[in-house]
Amino acid sequence: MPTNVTFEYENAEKEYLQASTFSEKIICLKKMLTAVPKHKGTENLRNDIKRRISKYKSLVDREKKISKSGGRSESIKKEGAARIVLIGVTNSGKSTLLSTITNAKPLVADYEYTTKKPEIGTLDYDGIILQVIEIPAITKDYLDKEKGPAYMGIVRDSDLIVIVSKNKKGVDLVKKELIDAGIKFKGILLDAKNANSKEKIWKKLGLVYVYTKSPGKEKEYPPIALRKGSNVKSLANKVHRDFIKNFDYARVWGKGAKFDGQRVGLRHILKEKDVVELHLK
Ligand SMILES: Nc1nc2c(ncn2[C@@H]2O[C@H](COP(=O)(O)OP(=O)(O)OP(=O)(O)O)[C@@H](O)[C@H]2O)c(=O)[nH]1
Ligand SMILES: [Mg+2]
Repeated sequence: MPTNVTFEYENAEKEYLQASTFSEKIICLKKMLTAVPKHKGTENLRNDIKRRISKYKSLVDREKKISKSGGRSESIKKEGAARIVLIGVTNSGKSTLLSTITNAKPLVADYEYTTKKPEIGTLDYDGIILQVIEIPAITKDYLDKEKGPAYMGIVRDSDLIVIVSKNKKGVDLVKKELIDAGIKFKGILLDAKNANSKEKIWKKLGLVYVYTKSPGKEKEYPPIALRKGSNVKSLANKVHRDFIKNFDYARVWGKGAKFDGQRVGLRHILKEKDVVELHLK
């Protein structure tokens, strides 16, 4: 890219990188194209943008065809508190990791492209259920492959992207393919032999879990997952719609309490592993 691109171009490119649909990408690319002055020195850049526009146009056409033919065959129902997707180049250890952190038993083999369709597993994190999906290996120009757009759709719909890799080369290839698909990578890198994979995933999800209890009873299983920074109100909402209406006060034990059994209101912020007793009027 030329170093003297305009502010207008930079903005359009920023939008392009963040655009989440192919149609939005086309609009941004067209803006980028108009922002590039026409002369010999920008010819390569302009051609590259044009190439990308026609690529996204064919992807839009394909999406239309898929939706006409009865919707996405690859769509997978979301389960649990979050969806994590494992991606990487072939033989990077995705299936190995999937089988160590979930109940799934995908085929693990030392030949390339062992995994031919999405493999789905359930990760139990202290009682919180998370959905983990391995998609078939990322290759160069993934979106041009028959199932590429559908698999990238699964990635886009996930709450966390984990790039599984043995080396930097694999990571770079995957990151480039994500950019092409308009997906911002804010996930984590793991290798299959990582001992603390579950913890790393949980930490990055930005969730906490808390226990509820009834007065005079033990805390209840399973715990409930909440976004980090959630208050008693979000918890009450998750437990039962009517709880807010009839809420009187809560008692909290754990890191989010100044002392055991602290009496708090709806706006009190909860911390990981807090035990919360909801009192109704
Ligand atoms: N040295 C080493 N080998 C690994 C590691 N993880 C997996 N392997 C081996 O690499 C091979 C491929 O592992 P898989 O888990 O099937 O890899 P994958 O990413 O699912 O590969 P595909 O589904 O074929 O794209 C197997 O022979 C594994 O035993 C690792 O961290 N280090
Ligand atoms: Mg595999």
